Amino acid sequence: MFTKAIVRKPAPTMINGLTSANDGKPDFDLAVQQHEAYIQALESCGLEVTCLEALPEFPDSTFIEDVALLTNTCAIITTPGAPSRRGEIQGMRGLLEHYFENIEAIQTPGTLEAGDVMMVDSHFFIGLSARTNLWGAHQLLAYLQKYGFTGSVVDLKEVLHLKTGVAYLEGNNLLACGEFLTHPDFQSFNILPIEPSESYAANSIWINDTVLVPQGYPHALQTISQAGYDVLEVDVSEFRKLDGGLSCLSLRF
Ligand code: CIR
Repeated sequence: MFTKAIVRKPAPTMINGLTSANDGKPDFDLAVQQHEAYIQALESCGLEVTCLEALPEFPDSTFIEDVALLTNTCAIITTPGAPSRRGEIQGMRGLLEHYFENIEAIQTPGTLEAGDVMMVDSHFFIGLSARTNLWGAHQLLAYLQKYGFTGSVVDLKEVLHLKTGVAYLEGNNLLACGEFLTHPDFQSFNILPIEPSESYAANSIWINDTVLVPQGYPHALQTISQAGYDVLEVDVSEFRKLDGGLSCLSLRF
């Protein structure tokens, strides 16, 4: 169960955020509306949402998932791998001290973005990506061990972040597409496949038995719904233009 979430408002500078999608620049006003609807969706799942002010000097700072990993016993502040995102961690320690007694941090040369970390009960899968390096992953593994968790490292080939292509929906159900459909590390899960044309919907999020699914992916919606979940569609088209999905927009704990 999650009870809280932290989000950060998008800044007008988001139109200059990092992207590999060839989808044009986001419409900032529409992004603001979508962000507000996203917050309402989190609240409708029972979460108390803290909304941080925008950080205009960091165009990608609305993708707050990447700057911290939150567990039930500790918080780990990351060092984002993208140099333009390093400063997004400002203020996080002070904020997280309200909620966590134990706060750790990934130190350079280690880099890690928490979009590369997927929690499955007390085990954490850590994707090695262009943003998360082996030093960062090993530091995280040590912190996880310190707090009684386990972890393992997953090599990524095609995706930006691990959770771009895979999402744990509890109950041993794993939403997966592309390279993860046959990945040996995930074969013990009940895989709910997402077809290539709907790969963006592999970044859906489980919140207290409701699954938030990006709007516009009917097959994914049907697959998740048929697996027995309540589903809630949320339109995040403007964040998609920056390679950001539903999970990237919040820290849930
Ligand atoms: C970036 O490239 O860093 C942002 N434009 C998107 C970050 C998405 N975050 C995530 O998948 N956890």
